[in-house]
Amino acid sequence: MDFNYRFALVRPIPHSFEAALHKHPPLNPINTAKAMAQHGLYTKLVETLVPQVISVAESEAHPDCCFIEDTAFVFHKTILIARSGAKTRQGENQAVEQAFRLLQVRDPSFQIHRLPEDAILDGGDVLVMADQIFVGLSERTNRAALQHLQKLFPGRTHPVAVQAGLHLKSVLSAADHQTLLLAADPDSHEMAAQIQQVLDPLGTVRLVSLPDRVAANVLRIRDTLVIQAGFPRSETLLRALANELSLECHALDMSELIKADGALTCCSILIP
Ligand code: CIR
Repeated sequence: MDFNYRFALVRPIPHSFEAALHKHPPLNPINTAKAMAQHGLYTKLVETLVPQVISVAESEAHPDCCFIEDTAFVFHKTILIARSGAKTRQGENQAVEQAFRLLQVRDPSFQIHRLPEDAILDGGDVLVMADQIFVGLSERTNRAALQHLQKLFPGRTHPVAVQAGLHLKSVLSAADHQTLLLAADPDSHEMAAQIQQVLDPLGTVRLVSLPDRVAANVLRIRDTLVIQAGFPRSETLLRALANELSLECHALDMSELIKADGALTCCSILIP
């Protein structure tokens, strides 16, 4: 994959966002109006990078619905509709599947799959790097989901034990096919090592470790690297990396989404 996408799905923040799930209660409560404004700027930026951005209507019954990445995994022409490991998030995938069905009418080469009944999967647990698929085994993603992905994508699907963060991509993301960003703690390093072990025979993977855990999740679209604003030490490192890789760098303030364990990749589904 070359980071060029034809479509993106996004989902606005519902008024119920204050009730979104979080691993640890935030120090200050979520400001939903501010979250909506931050998400609006995120969407505007994605619209400058992806020709067709489709907005799936928000669902007040699902406070976490803006974290649309978790509802599906897309690899080339294959779309796998996910089933969240969080009970309150199950059902978010229905409107997303509908959006994919409409997309399939426009481009019949898309194939849509569903998971077996015993599988749970959050899209935030799936990282693609160098055309290999890494599946985080976490509270939200189980072995049945991994096995299904291994059947759909044989020979390129690998498990990673999630030891830190909510999802695999909460602490790791790919700036390009050789550069893996990760949080600078031993658990994240252990997770990155599992990825490196798979990819190393294909070329040397560079690990870039960042002092702020949340900054390790970046969004790469075309020649742009979208990073978290508000983490100056990580931002300096990421801007230097972007410069070295000849990428444009945009920093977005997502403070209110971070309070609900949201990151940058989780607010869109990118579709080649
Ligand atoms: C949750 O706990 O499911 C949401 N509050 C956060 C989901 C973030 N998703 C992601 O990073 N892929």
